[in-house]
Amino acid sequence: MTDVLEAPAHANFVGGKWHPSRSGRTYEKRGPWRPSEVIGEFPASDAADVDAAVEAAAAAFPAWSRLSGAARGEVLRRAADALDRRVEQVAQDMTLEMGKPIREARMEAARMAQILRFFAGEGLRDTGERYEQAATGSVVYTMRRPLGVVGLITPWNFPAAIPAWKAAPALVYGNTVVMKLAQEAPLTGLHLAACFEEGGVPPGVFNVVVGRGSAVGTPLVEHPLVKAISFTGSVAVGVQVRGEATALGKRVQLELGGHNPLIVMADADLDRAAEAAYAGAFWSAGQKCTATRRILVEEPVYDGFRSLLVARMERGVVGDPADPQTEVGPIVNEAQLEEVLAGIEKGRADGGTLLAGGERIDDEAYLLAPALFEGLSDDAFLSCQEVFGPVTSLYRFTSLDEALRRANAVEYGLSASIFTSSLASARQFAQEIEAGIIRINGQTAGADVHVPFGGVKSSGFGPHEQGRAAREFYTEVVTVYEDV
Ligand code: UN1
Repeated sequence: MTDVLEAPAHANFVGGKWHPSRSGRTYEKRGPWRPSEVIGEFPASDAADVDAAVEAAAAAFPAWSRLSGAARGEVLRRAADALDRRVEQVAQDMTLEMGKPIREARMEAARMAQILRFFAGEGLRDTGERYEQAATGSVVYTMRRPLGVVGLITPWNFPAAIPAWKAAPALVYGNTVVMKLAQEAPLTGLHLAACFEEGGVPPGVFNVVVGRGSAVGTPLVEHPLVKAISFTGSVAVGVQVRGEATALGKRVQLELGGHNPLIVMADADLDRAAEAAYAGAFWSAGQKCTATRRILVEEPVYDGFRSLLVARMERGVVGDPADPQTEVGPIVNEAQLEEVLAGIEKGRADGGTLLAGGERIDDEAYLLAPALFEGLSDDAFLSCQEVFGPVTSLYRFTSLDEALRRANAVEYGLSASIFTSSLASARQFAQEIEAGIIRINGQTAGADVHVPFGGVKSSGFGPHEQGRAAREFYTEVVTVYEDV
């Protein structure tokens, strides 16, 4: 593999061309490790850019949707080949722009091509079901058709994987796309656009617009030619997007926050559980909607588990995200850092004991020592509200029934884990935990490309993403009665 040591254009990709914003406005993007340095200037787009992108996508739809799924899949496969060539550059740009440690950024960058290849294969699958008409025995069949122009609103915390896992199914099922990239992480998504361009995507089929939520997201949601919106981000914004989109009769899919529990039973492998708690709570500095926010430990092993986790935190490597040894890097920006520090203050004010971390440890970088609380009540702020950073809390319990009841007592339901050697406990957990992604003896974060991903309760809305589930959102089923 040859590394492409070249940044993508700092521009919108609209109608097959790279454009500055129509207004000519830009913003300065800085990274969280050395925020005094400007990484680059990117378009500060607005409704005019959205209009141009949606019009390009609408014009490209008829020809793209008439191609075979196989032909569309070929474009994805060629884009995946292009991504393979620049995977290291994507990882480095991700680390630079949003601070994900390079070891994780490399894994995520590699996932993009994998996602595109999985969905390239989907282009060859069944497109409906065949029946007989009841009265005559003639054929009646269902057919999945694309929706038209879809609007994809992507977050900064998985700036490679999420744009890929929204765009790939949207495109292979025959839709055309306008994607909004997060202000905090434009580079990674622009690489994806560059790779689609290299892969030969026809002009207008895939468009990317960079800018603020209010300036780009709102006009995208409201545009009359946009048929569906897929959004990943916070509950507050997601609920607003759903309100606006559904009022306009659009299809909407939301992937929102989580408050994910990890339950450690007395019969668990405690070393593995402590490792999973560390990774789940602190990798990516806890900036995952699947991060472990609560760790519930069965009474007999509570003290032992706490010692193991505190020791693991002492050994943890926190620092420069560009160093391959680093496990925990900085928080994405100053506002998020302030929010996380405020959450930690609330934890203290609610009577929690900070067992480790919780303070800023670099004058310039937005770097926080991972924080572990205990002694918080179940209704304390940190026990129920999502704080998007490296903060987690320990709780004691005495029976699995109690742990499940308490684990379920939040508005969220994204991911959840149990560590146990009992099949009965694992089965009960899988039956009763209120979460969309359930893990037995594994950490709460992570997502395979070929299986559904999504939450229940306030964590999600609409069909799940990824795997074959993705076609439920990106296609509509029609029924054709065929008489000769
Ligand atoms: C993962 O855990 O690998 O924004 C994926 C998020 C989720 C994706 C998590 N939508 O954190």
